[in-house]
Amino acid sequence: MKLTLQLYRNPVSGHCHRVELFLSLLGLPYESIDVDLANQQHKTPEFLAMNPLGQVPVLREGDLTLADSNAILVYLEARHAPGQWLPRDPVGERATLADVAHYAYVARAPEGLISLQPYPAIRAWLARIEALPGFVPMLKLPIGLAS
Ligand SMILES: N[C@@H](CCC(=O)N[C@@H](CS)C(=O)NCC(=O)O)C(=O)O
Repeated sequence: MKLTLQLYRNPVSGHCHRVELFLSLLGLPYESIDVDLANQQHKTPEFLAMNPLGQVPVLREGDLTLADSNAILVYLEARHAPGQWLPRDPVGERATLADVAHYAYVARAPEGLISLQPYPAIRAWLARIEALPGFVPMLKLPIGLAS
């Protein structure tokens, strides 16, 4: 079965993970297409036709081709879960797109040699995201503080 949503991604990209996380939180089935960044697949004419900046992620749905992870999050919210993840009131109890957008790079700070040990509130926030139904982790690399 050909899935309507297609995500061009790379497994070590936090920008891609934020889209994968949101798709999973929304329970939307999608086809995941790995883009080989090491071999410059993102600079081929075929890929540049989808995103002239030559970057992942790129989402396709029907006739729509959309680049930029945050633009994709906003599109998915408007199209598939309108009003649920972009509250007017900034003091809500439930997770928002801001949480989804920030998760990957905050969670991976130790890969950039930034320890989260001195920040219990940030670790508690990460744990709350990880407890959301549909949460999917990002690939962990044995680099930085984890090496
Ligand atoms: N503003 C873009 C940034 C995307 C981005 O920087 N993607 C990286 C991977 S994390 C990439 O494709 N880099 C390859 C390149 O720029 O040549 C977004 O939010 O999607």
